[in-house]
Amino acid sequence: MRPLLSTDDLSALPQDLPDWTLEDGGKAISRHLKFADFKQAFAFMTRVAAEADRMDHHPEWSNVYNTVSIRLTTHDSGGLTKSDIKLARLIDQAASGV
Ligand code: H2B
Repeated sequence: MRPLLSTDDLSALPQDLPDWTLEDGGKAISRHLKFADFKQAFAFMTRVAAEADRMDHHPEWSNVYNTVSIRLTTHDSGGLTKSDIKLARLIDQAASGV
């Protein structure tokens, strides 16, 4: 099982991933994105889905028209691990069109 992030790692998160919000007492992070339209939102989700599946690490997410709400946590470990940080960075890149 992947180890949970340390309290030091958790306290570095706001600077490290400024677009993400810690929730559930440090067990998850979330980010809400807004795109020009549904097509853009779904294209983003398609890019992230392929990478997430390659990583075998999957987001909890929902889509309403041009918005996507994402929550990341490692279910097997019961909280945040390095896999969530890796996926968050990947999502940030996909959102900025990198
Ligand atoms: N995604 C997330 N977010 N957390 C997990 O613990 C997890 C996952 N586990 N994707 C993976 C799949 C596991 O169930 C499979 C069997 O590797």
